[in-house]
Amino acid sequence: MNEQRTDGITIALSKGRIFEETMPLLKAAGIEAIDDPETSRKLILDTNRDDVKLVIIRATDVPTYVQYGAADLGVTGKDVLMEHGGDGLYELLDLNIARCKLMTAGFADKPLPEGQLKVATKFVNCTRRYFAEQGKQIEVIKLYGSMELAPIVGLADIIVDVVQTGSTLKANGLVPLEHMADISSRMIVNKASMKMKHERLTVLLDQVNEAVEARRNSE
Ligand code: PRT
Ligand code: MG
Repeated sequence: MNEQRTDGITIALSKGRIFEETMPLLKAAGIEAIDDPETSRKLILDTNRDDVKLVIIRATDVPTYVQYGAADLGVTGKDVLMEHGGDGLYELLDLNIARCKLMTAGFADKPLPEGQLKVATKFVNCTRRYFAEQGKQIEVIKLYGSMELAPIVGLADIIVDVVQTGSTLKANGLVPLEHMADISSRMIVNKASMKMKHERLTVLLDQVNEAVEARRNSE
């Protein structure tokens, strides 16, 4: 185990909207990135604090890094967490950022087939659970992106995806149908780290939480 892993705090997060919205909250805990992930090719970013590093990875990989302790903390969407499951990690804070909704979507004017529904999504587990709870038989078609295309080309009847403004659906002739869950990003922590680095992680989480509350109150 290297020194950084034992002594420091490693935070896993994805670039793009999660990085942009998380950094102002980390600033309240005295943590500022030295490099910009949009321009740097580095996967490990230094911060102004010697004991804190950021690892920049795909959004869907964040729970895995935290689960196995490759990162102590992570920031990830509730959609990703629901899909991954909670093994090896605690979900500690709702950061109230990168908000969106997990929805089903399809054509506004086309009746759904009587028999088994074909649902295209990257959220395979969430989708199976949701329809099982409703007692509906479905066939899940796993995709890795551009779900909106599936109903247009006849690959699926509906899709399950996260929706923010809805303009991507609209641009592809689709409408949101059923609301499955409200989504925001969460701070997650490795269970062993929480024991071994309890003091420092608690201080950091408290500071971030204060920043979240301050923002919530000013909304
Ligand atoms: O993009 P990549 O394939 O690398 O991974 P990712 O899509 O999982 O990562 P990223 O960074 O795009 O999203 C990270 C997290 O942001 C997600 O896990 C969600 O929790 C959250 N989030 C919030 C969103 C959106 N809003 C969102 N709008 N994630 C994706 N979108 C997509 C949406 O599906 C649509 O395709 O953005 C597009 C624009 O959305 P509309 O509804 O505004 O048109
Ligand atoms: Mg994306």
